[in-house]
Formats: sequence, structure tokens, C-alpha cells
Amino acid sequence: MHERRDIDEYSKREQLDHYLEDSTGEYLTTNQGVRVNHTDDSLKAGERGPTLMEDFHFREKLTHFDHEVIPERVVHARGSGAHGYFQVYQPMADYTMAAFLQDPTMKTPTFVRFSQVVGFRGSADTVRDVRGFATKFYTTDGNYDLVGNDIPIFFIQDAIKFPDIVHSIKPEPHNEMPQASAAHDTFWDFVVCSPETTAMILWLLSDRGIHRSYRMMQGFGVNTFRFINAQGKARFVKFHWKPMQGMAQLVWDEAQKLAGKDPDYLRRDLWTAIETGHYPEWELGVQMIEEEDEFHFDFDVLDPTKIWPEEDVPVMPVGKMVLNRNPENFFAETEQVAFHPGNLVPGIDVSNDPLLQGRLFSYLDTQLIRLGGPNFHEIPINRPLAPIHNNQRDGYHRTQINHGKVSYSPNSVNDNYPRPAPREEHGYVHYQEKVEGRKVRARSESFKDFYSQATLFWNSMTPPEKEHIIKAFHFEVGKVNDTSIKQRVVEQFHRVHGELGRGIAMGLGLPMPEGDGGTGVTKSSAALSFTAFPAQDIKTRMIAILAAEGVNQQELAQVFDALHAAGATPQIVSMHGGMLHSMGGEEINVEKTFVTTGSIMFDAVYVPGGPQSIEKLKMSGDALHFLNEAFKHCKPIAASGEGVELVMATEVTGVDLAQSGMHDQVVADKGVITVRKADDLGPFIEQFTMAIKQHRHWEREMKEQVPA
Ligand code: HDD
Repeated sequence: MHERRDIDEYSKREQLDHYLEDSTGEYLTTNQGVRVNHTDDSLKAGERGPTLMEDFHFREKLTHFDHEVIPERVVHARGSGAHGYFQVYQPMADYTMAAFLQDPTMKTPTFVRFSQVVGFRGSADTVRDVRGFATKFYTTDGNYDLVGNDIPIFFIQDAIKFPDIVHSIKPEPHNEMPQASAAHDTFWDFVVCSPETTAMILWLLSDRGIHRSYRMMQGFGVNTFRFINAQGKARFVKFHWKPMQGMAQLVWDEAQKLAGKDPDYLRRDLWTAIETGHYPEWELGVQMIEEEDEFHFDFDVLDPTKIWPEEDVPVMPVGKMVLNRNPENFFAETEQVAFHPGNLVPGIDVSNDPLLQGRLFSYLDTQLIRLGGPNFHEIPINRPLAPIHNNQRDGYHRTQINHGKVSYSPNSVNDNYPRPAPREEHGYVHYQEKVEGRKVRARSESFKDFYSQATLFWNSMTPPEKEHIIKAFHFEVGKVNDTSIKQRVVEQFHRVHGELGRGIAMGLGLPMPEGDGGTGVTKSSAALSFTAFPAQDIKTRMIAILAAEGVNQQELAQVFDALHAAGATPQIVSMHGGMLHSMGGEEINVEKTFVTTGSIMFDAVYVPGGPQSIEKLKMSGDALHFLNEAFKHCKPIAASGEGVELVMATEVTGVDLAQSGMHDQVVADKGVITVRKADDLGPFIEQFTMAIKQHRHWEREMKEQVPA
């Protein structure tokens, strides 16, 4: 009688492929399916006369066009999506009855949308921002959405303040400036008026605010949820996504330039990785706290501005997600996908986290305006693979054709179908938490420590990470016009740590804050630093190879092939497109020119030798700028043979280079790898590969003196 919830039935999200349209070999038609015989001119009264109302093809086409935009998301408007699947490592039945967390052989289809929070839909990818990481699991028990971010905490503790924080960070209402940026008065006014934002500001101003790739960032469910097992036992949980690609960041100067040169930088990166078969992967993990331990920590488990330090509550690995398919159509899938933290499946429930409670209202509500009515679950990307049966009917854009005359419950006409399902038939049963209290508009006292975890975060940063945070303050708060707000920022963050407060004051040219500052917290947590997630390989890293006519083909080919074999993407960059000729006359295809690219689009740069090529590159301001900029951005630079002379012609400073006469000795200093002459570039390539894996070489203390 009831449909079987068979795993195989669900193993392919491609079931929905019958919604795909392919016009190849087809005639052009109207939306009524009528073939059109001419489409380049409207129907007119005479060749030079007015267009006629009766031109149904013209009117239909224009009317559709006039209505083809929908409201963008009020937050997270800009984003990119990808399809994939999730597989659990081992049954999680002890903790949760969630069907997709039981069978290691089962692949649950997923769709992920990564996003920026603040900017409009057409804004740049690489702005400093929190990034959304929303995952829809099309499980056998219905859709489950994990709607998270790349930062594990939030700015505010209660959802009622969400419109306020968003209004403050969005462009200012009188002149709609600045776009996609927190660097303005209203945001920092909100910050100093709301000390609960303190810890999240540090995360945002750290390197986590400018990730190199969506593929190289962590994700977090942020709010506290519950796992419920079949016996009805509940535990508090927090969700983590760990990128198997390791983490990598941009530097601020680079992020700003990328916003101009390639505003689609993160979108392109994700798309290209999937197109080229480098499927990004994340490990799902959970932190769990027993209900009886709820009050045993120095943070409140319901407070979304707090992490659960991994040293206190370890992350248990749960399974792996692979993203392996790009959307067919951006609008149909990525734009129309609708997430909701309240899309829960049996085995997962919410907590009383007051931010989450408000979210449970907001997401459904926002889709009604954005997607134009209550039937957005019928849009293919939002449809569950589990069947839908209920008595909901009609409404805008209804596509389902319901059978029969029964649309109410209980009924006897249809033997009371569709019937509620008991728990053992996977009916969702809400966790029976005991709740009592007075109705109050109030904040729990246990939420009111706004500084200890900010200090914990600060303590956990390496010296370069601390420097980046302080410089980020100089930029963000340096753009604030109101001096009293700036002064209050200094004081607020002086309370986190004296070093931080003084560092901010120094760059802003403000009076030094009084006292030592700080909270006295000395604890740190290794998992909070970028260094906790090193890359294991150089796959998908973009490597520029600077070359001109007369390049040394042997050197170029050895390095190119080795990088390519390691999964990196080497690309020849030169002054003009088309073909180059090597010293030996071989033809070499130029992939990018100094006009179409820049060092900011690459993770590392290599200069092969060839006297003629190097003489030409030395005369090119673009080539010299390329290297200077890569150096300043702390990227690996490698040069062999005469290539070393190009590095010497730049302003690169404070590093040892291979001197002429050293021949096959490889010199590796602060990520600059050079060799003068070698038949076998193996050891050179090895050093270069290690430097690429490390990604940034912060130890270049002279980099500030290099123009870029
Ligand atoms: Fe939210 C979108 C993540 C707090 C209200 N949110 C949205 C998206 C993500 C998050 C990733 C984009 C989903 C997509 O790609 O379509 N939001 C978070 C996280 C939060 C958070 C991790 C803190 C734990 N959000 C939050 C609060 C509210 C909202 C407190 C309101 C009470 N969020 C929304 C929204 C959006 C949204 C207005 C805009 C578009 C949408 O929902 O579909 O409802």
C-alpha cells in the first residue's frame, strides 16, 4: 500500500533529468508550441510602419522577457552551486536515526550553494565577507537542509536583531554605498553598539574572510541542533565540514584586485574544478554534547556566538561529500534552490538557540516572495526524491495534478489517505523537550560573556594571521568617517587583547587605549588557525609560466609536465597570444597574455630560461610587475637558468637566489626557488612543489618594500 522507501530508487538525482530540455534539431516555437517562421522582424503595417498588436510572437517574447527577473535573496544574493553526493562512513544509529546516516554503501544526492552574504547578485566574489555553505540532502526520508556558513559562530544571539545587523552592513540607504563591504560607518556603529559581535568580527577580519576558493574552506552548521536515536535519546550537536583540499586564503591586496579583474573568481574556480574532474570533497563531522552535560561548559550550548572548542568537544568524523556535477542551468538550479534550516528529517531536531528559532520562521517566509508563492517545492531543484502526499492544493504556479475529490483529513471517502506515519514508518516525531518558563523578552545571563572566546581566537592565531587581522581593521575601520566610532572600536577590541587594541589604534592614528587590555584568557585552540588545514597536494593550483620567443623548451617542458602530472594547472603566459618558438624552434601555445591575466589569478609562477626569452621579458613592465606582485602576495616563485636573471631584474628583495656559477645547486629561500643550470630539474621541481603546497610564504619580511 505505502510506497517502499527503497535506497536504490533514490540513488540518482538524475531522476529529475526529464525536466531537462534540449533544443538540438528542433524548430523554434512559441510557448504554445506553434512553430515560428520568422523571428528577426516584428509584424508591421508596411516595412517602415508601426508594429501590430496582433504580433503574438513579438508580444509573448517581450512579455516573458519583461518578467524574467525574480527578487534576489535579501542576503546571500551572490552564490554558486554544484551537485554531488554524501556517503556516511559508518552507521550512526547509536546517535541518530537519520536514514542517510546509516548505510555506508548508500549515496545520498546533494546540492550545495556557496554564497557571499552582503553583496548584490552581481557583486564580486572575492570581497571580505562571511560565506554561505548550504547543503540540501535529498534523503530517502525527505529533504534535509544544512544551511551553514564558513565561520562557526554568528554576529548576534537573537534572530530579532537579524534585520538590524543586515541593514547596518548593507550599503547605506541614502546613497547605496559601499557595495558588498563592511567598511563603512553604519556597520561599525552596529558593532560598537552590540558587543556580542566581537568574536565574529575577529573571524571575519581574519584570513577566513577572504578564502582562495569555496573548495578550500570549512563549513559549519553554526547553530546547535539535536541528534535523536531510535530510542528517543537526544544529544546536542554542531555540524562541521572539513575541506579535503586543505584551506587556502587570498591576501587583501589580491582580493581587491581580483574583484576587478575577475569578479567571478570563486565561481569560476568551483566550476572549473568540477569540469576538469577535480571533484572537491568535504568530511562531515559532528561535535556532540550529552543533554545531561548541558551546563558543564564555560559557554552556553544554545549561544550561537560561541564555538565548542575542539579540545573540549572533539569532532567525530561522520562521512564524506563529493561535488561532481555542475548545474545545467544557473537560474533553474542555483538561483531557484530554496534552503530552510527547518527542513529536517527524523533523527535531527532543533535546539532552543534563539537565533535558530528565528531562522525557522524566516527561510520559508522569504521564499514566498522570492519564488512567488507556496509551490516552490515543485521546482525541480527543490523537489524531494521522497514522494509527496498531502492535502495541500492550488496556489500560484501549481504544477502537480492531484487526483480525486479528497483534499482534507480525516476522511472516510479515501479511507483516510494520505495517513500520518508512525515513528517506525519514518514519521517525524518532534523531540519532547520539557519546557517551562515565563514569557519574557530577555537574554540569558549565560550568554553575556562577549570577550573570552574572542581572546581564545586571537590567542590561536599565528603571528602572520594576527598581522592580517590588524591590517584588516586598518582598512575596514579606516574607511569609517566618524572618529568616535573608530575610538570605540579600539576600546572594544582592546578588551579582547592589548596587542590587538594597540595595533588597531596605531594604524588608525588614534590615541592608545588605557590599561593592558585583554580578558586574561590564555587558552588557545589549534583548530582555529589556518595552519590546521594544510593542503596535501598541489591539485588544481594555477601556475603561471612566463615565457617569450626563444624560451628554453627542455626546462619548460620538464616543469610543465611534472606540475601537470601532479594535478596542477600550468599555463604559459606571454606578451602576445598565439604561438611562441623555443630556442630549438619548437612551437609553444600561449594560453594567457599579460592583458588577459595577472599574477593574482595564479597560485605560483615559474620562469624558465632561454637568453632571448629573458631579455624580452626583462623589457616588459608587465612581466616584472607579475613577479613583484607574486612576491608581495607571498606566492611561490621559481626560476631556472637565465630565468633567475629576470627575478634579479625585479624588486624582489631579502631572499637568496642561485648565483651564476652555482650550476645545479637549488636555492630555496622563503618560497623563492632558483637553480642556474641542471639537466635534471627533479630536485628543483620537488622544492617548487613543496612551496606550492605551502601556498603562502609569509616570512618575506621585506615584501612591503616591493611595488605591486
Ligand atoms: Fe540565513 C539565507 C546561513 C542566520 C535569514 N542564510 C541564508 C543562506 C545561508 C544562510 C547559507 C543562503 C542559502 C542559499 O544559498 O540559498 N543564516 C545562515 C547562518 C546563520 C543565518 C549560518 C546563522 C547561524 N539567516 C540567519 C538569521 C535569519 C536568516 C538569524 C533571520 C532570522 N538567511 C535568512 C533568509 C535567507 C537566508 C532571509 C535569504 C535567502 C534565503 O534565506 O533563502 O531567510
